[in-house]
Amino acid sequence: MERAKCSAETAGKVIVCRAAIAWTINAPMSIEEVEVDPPKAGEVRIKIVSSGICGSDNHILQGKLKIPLPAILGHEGAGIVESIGEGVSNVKPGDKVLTLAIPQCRKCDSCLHAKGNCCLKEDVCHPVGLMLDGTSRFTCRGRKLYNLFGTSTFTEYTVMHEISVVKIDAAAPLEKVCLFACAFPTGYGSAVNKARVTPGSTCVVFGLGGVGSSVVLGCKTAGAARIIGVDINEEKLARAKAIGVTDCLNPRNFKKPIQQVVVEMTGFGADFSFEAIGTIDTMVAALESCNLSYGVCVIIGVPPEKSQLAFEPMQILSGRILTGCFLGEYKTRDCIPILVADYMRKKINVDPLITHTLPFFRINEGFELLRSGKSIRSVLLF
Ligand code: PAD
Ligand code: ZN
Ligand code: ZN
Repeated sequence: MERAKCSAETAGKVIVCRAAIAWTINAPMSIEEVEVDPPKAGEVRIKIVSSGICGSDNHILQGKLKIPLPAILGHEGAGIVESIGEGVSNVKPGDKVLTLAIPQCRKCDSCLHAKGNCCLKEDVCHPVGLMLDGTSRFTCRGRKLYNLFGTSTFTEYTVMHEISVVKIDAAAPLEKVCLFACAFPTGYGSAVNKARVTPGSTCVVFGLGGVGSSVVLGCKTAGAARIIGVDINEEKLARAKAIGVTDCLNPRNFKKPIQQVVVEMTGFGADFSFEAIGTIDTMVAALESCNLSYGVCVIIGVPPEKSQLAFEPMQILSGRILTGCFLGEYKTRDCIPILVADYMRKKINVDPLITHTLPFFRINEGFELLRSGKSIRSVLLF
């Protein structure tokens, strides 16, 4: 089932297949026939098998995060290499791979730094939607389509740079491990890499979607004694308890600001706070929820375009650390296959985060599930 067409049949040729196209914001995507060009030098064409629906895709459709349109969205993908361009050496046709929004070129300033993970080959803050040579591999009805973060997974076939593709265990179930392309490492790494959550500590997680739930899993693995989950959706709170949240807070049930509630219930504020929603108010609330002296606040949520984060400088002069990260600060190609191997060895379990699986053509329904708060992660199957 998970086998790409024999690459000899299609390699070097344009593939005509179905993709979900975002023509404009605030409208459903339409599934149409697209032409997918063969990969150029350093590029890989992938048959997508599964793709998660991430809050970042939703931000784009709602106009919160601007990218050039029309585009094929989606970045949390798993698939099989169909063919490779000249000079590609890290993957070959038939390999199972994940699609990474943050590449790892292993040559740029960020990649060469011991901790840097924002590879300069893909500007996720200001996406241009084109391959590194400034062209596109997708067309529909004669129009060029843009990609998303060099990935584009809401399509039966995509073309990516080799540096954004990582080979994973051949036995990995592709319908599940797509979460390792975004949600899971993003949240888990925020806790274990960026914040370095300590045993016995108290953590507070704002937003319990796919990313926030992965933060919870990271806090639990790191030995946190208390994990406070904050969400406005009651269904999320009930599910969060099953994965390790010890205390649930719905800000709508309180008259006072939620940060005040957290400070009071913890004595002096949480040791670690995480924002996995993407609004300025909740970023400030997360900052003010952690201890004023030694608290660490990690911002993960993607803010609205051109917004500014304002807070009293005293909030950090006292010693608090405010930080953030993309994809859990993992050097993606080095680390993500190891996380998948841990999943295969049952050291990590992402299955409870997948609340819905839908055939690809029901993609718009998947977005409705995310917006209504009914899903943690929906996975589309191709
Ligand atoms: P999601 O929509 O599944 O989860 C967001 C959660 O926040 C939902 O459970 C909502 O009910 C809840 N929520 C919304 N508003 C509030 C509020 N005012 N107070 C409390 N809870 C609220 O999205 P997700 O988990 O896929 O993504 C979360 C954020 O992380 C989003 O901003 C996305 O763009 C960002 C993200 N960042 C990275 C990264 O590398 N930094 C990667 C992937 C996603
Ligand atoms: Zn994502
Ligand atoms: Zn790089």
